[in-house]
Amino acid sequence: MKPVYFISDIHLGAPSLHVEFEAKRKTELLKFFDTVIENGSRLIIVGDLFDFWYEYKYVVPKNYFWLYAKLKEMVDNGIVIDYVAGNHDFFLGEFFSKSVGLRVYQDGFSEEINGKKFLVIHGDGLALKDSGYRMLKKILRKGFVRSVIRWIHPDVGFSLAKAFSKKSREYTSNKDFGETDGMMHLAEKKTNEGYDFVIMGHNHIPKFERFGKGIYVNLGDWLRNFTYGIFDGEAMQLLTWEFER
Ligand SMILES: [Mn+2]
Repeated sequence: MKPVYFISDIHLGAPSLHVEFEAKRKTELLKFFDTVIENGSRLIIVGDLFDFWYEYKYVVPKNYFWLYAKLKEMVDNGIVIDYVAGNHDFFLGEFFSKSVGLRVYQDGFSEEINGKKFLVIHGDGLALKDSGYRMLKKILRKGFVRSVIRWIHPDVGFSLAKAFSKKSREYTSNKDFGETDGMMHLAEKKTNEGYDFVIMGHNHIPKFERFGKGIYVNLGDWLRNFTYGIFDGEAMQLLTWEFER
């Protein structure tokens, strides 16, 4: 079979990034997508593709036109694209599934690929003693919150989101309140239950860990590590995308 590619935590539009770096990331991401078209059969995006995503009934952000076009090109070339929502881009509506042709999952998925059992989740909300976040997640994902936000004009809404994001986020720090441990914990549990591969993102720390017969892969990110996963039908590999930095 042709390889399946995995990528996560690209955080497009993160306001703390320099314009040049963002342009470079875009160029490299497009090259990566071309590689998938050339060599692969499937791309699995494991959350936080965008630093912030919100879509209205008739409106999507125009900054990412290049990305929509590229994803559509991939789909038209026969690439199956799965998109698992992360904690930054959980407001996914119908745009990617209906207009671009992606398979969108709000909470990840499990699937057998070429006889191997995969569990693919973003990995947020797995802190060992953090029920507050889980509660917040439940509330934010409720329909009424979405419909309230819909009444904010897009120009205002996106400016607010940017300002908020700039204040509250620090990508380089690993303040995770035991979340990384929680992720490892779950990965170990799931491999014990018989999963061959447990794939996550979220904490931006690339990891390739064997638990018994199973393997936990954390895909890292495309902010500092530029890592991605590849499944050739038998084995998983965690690789670094090479380019001049
Ligand atoms: Mn995340």
